[in-house]
Amino acid sequence: MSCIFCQIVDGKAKADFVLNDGDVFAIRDVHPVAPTHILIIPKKHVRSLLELDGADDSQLISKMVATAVDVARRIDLDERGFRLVWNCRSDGGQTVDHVHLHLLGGRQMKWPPG
Ligand code: DGP
Repeated sequence: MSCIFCQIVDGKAKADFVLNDGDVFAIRDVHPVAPTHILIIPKKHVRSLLELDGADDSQLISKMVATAVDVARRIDLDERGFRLVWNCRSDGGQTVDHVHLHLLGGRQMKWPPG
């Protein structure tokens, strides 16, 4: 069976979509850790940041970041700010093996992260 994010983009699993735009989509995280917690995900299945090709996938990586910032603006996180997080493999806390960018907002973030 394909990964959960591939199932979502194929319409085989449900999600609360924020955006579905070309090669990238954004959904609300099912286990939010902040008042706003949105995942920006490429439609192409890539396991983690380490499997992205810096040259071939540079436009996709830029698109993910630009999409996150665009969504943040649209939902009024631009005045107070927000945090973008990429978890990579086990030490990075990655639990879904399909690369994604977390957009977190709506509360004061802590540093250092846990
Ligand atoms: P990470 O731990 O960085 O791999 O983040 C994976 C996130 O994906 C985690 O915050 C929970 C979220 N997630 C897992 N399964 C689902 C799902 O079926 N639907 C949605 N919307 N989010 C999911």
